[in-house]
Amino acid sequence: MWSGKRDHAGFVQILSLLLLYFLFDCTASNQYHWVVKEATYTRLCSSKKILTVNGKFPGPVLRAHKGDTVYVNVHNEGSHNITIHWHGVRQPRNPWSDGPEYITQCPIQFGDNFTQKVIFSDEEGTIWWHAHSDWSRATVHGAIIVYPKRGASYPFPKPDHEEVPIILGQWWKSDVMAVFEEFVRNGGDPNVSDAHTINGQPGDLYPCSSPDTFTLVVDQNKAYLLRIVNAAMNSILFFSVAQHNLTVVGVDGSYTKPVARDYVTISPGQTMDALLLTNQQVGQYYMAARAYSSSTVITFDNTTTTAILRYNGNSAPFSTPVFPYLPYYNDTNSAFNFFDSLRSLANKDQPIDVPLNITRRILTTISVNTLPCPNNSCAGPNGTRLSASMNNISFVTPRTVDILEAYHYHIHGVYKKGFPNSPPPVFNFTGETLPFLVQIPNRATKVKVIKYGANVEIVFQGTIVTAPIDHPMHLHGYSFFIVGRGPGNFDENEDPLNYNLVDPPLRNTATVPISGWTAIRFKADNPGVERGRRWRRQRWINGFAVLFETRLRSWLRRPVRGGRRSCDGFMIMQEARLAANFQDPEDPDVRDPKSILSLPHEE
Ligand SMILES: *[C@@H]1O[C@H](CO)[C@@H](O)[C@H](O)[C@H]1NC(C)=O
Ligand SMILES: *[C@@H]1O[C@H](CO)[C@@H](O)[C@H](O)[C@H]1NC(C)=O
Ligand SMILES: *[C@@H]1O[C@H](CO)[C@@H](O)[C@H](O)[C@H]1NC(C)=O
Ligand SMILES: *[C@@H]1O[C@H](CO)[C@@H](O)[C@H](O)[C@H]1NC(C)=O
Ligand SMILES: *[C@@H]1O[C@H](CO)[C@@H](O)[C@H](O)[C@H]1NC(C)=O
Ligand SMILES: *[C@@H]1O[C@H](CO)[C@@H](O)[C@H](O)[C@H]1NC(C)=O
Ligand SMILES: *[C@@H]1O[C@H](CO)[C@@H](O)[C@H](O)[C@H]1NC(C)=O
Ligand SMILES: *[C@@H]1O[C@H](CO)[C@@H](O)[C@H](O)[C@H]1NC(C)=O
Ligand SMILES: *[C@@H]1O[C@H](CO)[C@@H](O)[C@H](O)[C@H]1NC(C)=O
Ligand SMILES: *[C@@H]1O[C@H](CO)[C@@H](O)[C@H](O)[C@H]1NC(C)=O
Ligand SMILES: *[C@@H]1O[C@H](CO)[C@@H](O)[C@H](O)[C@H]1NC(C)=O
Ligand SMILES: [Cu+2]
Repeated sequence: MWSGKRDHAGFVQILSLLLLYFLFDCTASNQYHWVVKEATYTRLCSSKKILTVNGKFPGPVLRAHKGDTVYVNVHNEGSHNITIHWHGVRQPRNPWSDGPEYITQCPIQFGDNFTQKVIFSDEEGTIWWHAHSDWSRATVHGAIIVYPKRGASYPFPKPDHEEVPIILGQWWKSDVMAVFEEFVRNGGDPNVSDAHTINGQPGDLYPCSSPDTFTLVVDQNKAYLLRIVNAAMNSILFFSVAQHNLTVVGVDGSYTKPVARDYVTISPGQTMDALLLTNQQVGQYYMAARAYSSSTVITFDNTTTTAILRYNGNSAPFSTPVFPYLPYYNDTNSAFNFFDSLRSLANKDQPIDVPLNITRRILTTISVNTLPCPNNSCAGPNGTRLSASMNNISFVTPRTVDILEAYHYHIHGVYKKGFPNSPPPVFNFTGETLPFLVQIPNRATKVKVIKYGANVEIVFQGTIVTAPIDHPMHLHGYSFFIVGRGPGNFDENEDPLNYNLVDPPLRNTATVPISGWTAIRFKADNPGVERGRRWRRQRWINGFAVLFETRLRSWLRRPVRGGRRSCDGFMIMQEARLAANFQDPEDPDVRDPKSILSLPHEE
């Protein structure tokens, strides 16, 4: 039975992929060879085998300059079929290398390898990469550092040390795949993790962890650029450094106006560039992170991970480090006060272009619903199975062909169009009582097609269905402006009046407040492109996550690995026929079916 506990913070994710036509293709290239394999790690007094890249946890840092193209050959010698995803990399016209399994590619099987071409276009700063199959990303992840374009500089004084990854993670003593499989099987929430980690280490406050606590040794009066990644599976985290401010200068691979804070909030999937000035007395200071969790019914990992900031030149014996301020677990005001303090740089050198003339509006609920189970045998409420939904649709992942393949080669029957622009029944989303009918969602592989060039606004509306909670939402391969957020139900007349259309932050992951809403805008600013479309779909992963993808099909680059393949290796016989069939009456946005016949391939 579901006991109203456990952790599904952070699990409704929205993934969207918008491919922009890009006029130049940088010739700079870099080759990486990654071997996915098992390695034994000991944490919290016990050992286990985890999946890694090159035996490392966290995995290797990928470095590039803005505009570079990098090739990563991923060789799978591990025990799971996996894919690798470049989180926050827009990958213009190149979804073939983006990574989400069954969405843009089939999993890489044992013994097989796949060369991914990673094209760095607009993003600059810290982002990250991770496995994108089941829960493999819990240990298969690492930072991506995108330096300014060769010859260009940071929009702030060059730090003395530019490269200090701070990877926040979560550790389970059990095999994470077993935790995942158990949660899929029983339909409830996954077991709560046993620790949070900083650079793979839980830190002083956990058993058997003290000697290995991550320690950053610094010189006094220098500037260190922290490259913070929240790689946790489901914890929104507060992070701070005792007696030091963090000056945030970028989030999600996009610069911000510098903002000095004594703590930051970071959702799973989010990244941050923060300057740390070592302007305090020589000594030792803790860095610490712990969860923000707003729900009163869902249990979460309430442990605190620490690392140590140690100044060089400390002559006295090391005393206990000073502990930092961290907001309390349920401090929603502090969590969102930080998010609200972020502003795009929006100056002459880093201009922004917030869409003002919105041509496609979408209001979508994001809910955690329940599906009935035979004999009420599942672990969700009243024996049901938890299942996330958007506008009452729980996305079903196809298992035979990935969606990109189906899209590119016009294979019918893999997905359907017609994802609704607004919730099917409007109800008091954040009220106290629910009409009974909202509990069970519709299960489908539905895609929303949007005319290329549209200015899109999406309002994510949290609901009280099953249990209200904060939801981080992520768009794939594209960043969006977070123009507004608020409590309760979105009011389409009043709330837009308070939008920030001047310098809203540009992010790839937004956090929708508990029982509230968040509005984002993005634009297909693709000069010279007349035909094309963007499409979007929604995805349900194992009763838990919703992915929502946007993609522009025209001007795709050539697939990395040619040929039409199904995910179990058989060639797909069904060829593209389309044309007439492709015009979808449900989707008035699609006006030019011929455009998809003429995909200009390059290379
Ligand atoms: C990668 O796989 C291809 C065929 O799938 C094979 O020809 C090639 O040798 C493999 N490369 C490596 C480095 O294993
Ligand atoms: C999850 O937690 C339950 C209760 O503590 C435990 O019985 C079960 O073995 C755990 N599952 C895994 C995979 O660790
Ligand atoms: C941190 O920033 C705040 C606000 O800008 C400032 O008042 C405070 O003095 C700073 N603290 C340190 C240690 O720099
Ligand atoms: C953390 O959670 C555990 C288990 O639910 C609980 O016993 C403990 O009191 C909590 N600790 C804090 C500091 O809230
Ligand atoms: C946060 O939790 C504390 C302790 O359980 C409680 O007293 C307080 O009312 C809660 N605050 C909010 C905003 O829920
Ligand atoms: C807004 O976009 C629509 C559709 O593209 C266009 O017809 C209209 O002229 C635009 N309005 C402004 C003020 O740009
Ligand atoms: C449900 O319970 C009934 C009666 O106990 C049993 O006969 C039936 O096999 C169960 N069905 C499933 C799917 O477990
Ligand atoms: C569980 O069942 C009880 C009794 O039928 C009902 O009151 C409650 O709303 C149900 N809870 C959920 C989450 O469906
Ligand atoms: C929705 O429910 C909330 C909380 O019960 C209430 O304050 C609000 O007035 C309701 N809104 C509408 C439109 O009924
Ligand atoms: C959601 O879809 C299910 C299945 O089609 C339907 O039974 C239910 O009434 C729908 N709920 C809402 C709120 O539209
Ligand atoms: C990997 O994929 C192959 C082909 O679909 C399948 O036969 C195999 O069972 C998968 N391995 C694992 C560990 O899931
Ligand atoms: Cu991503």
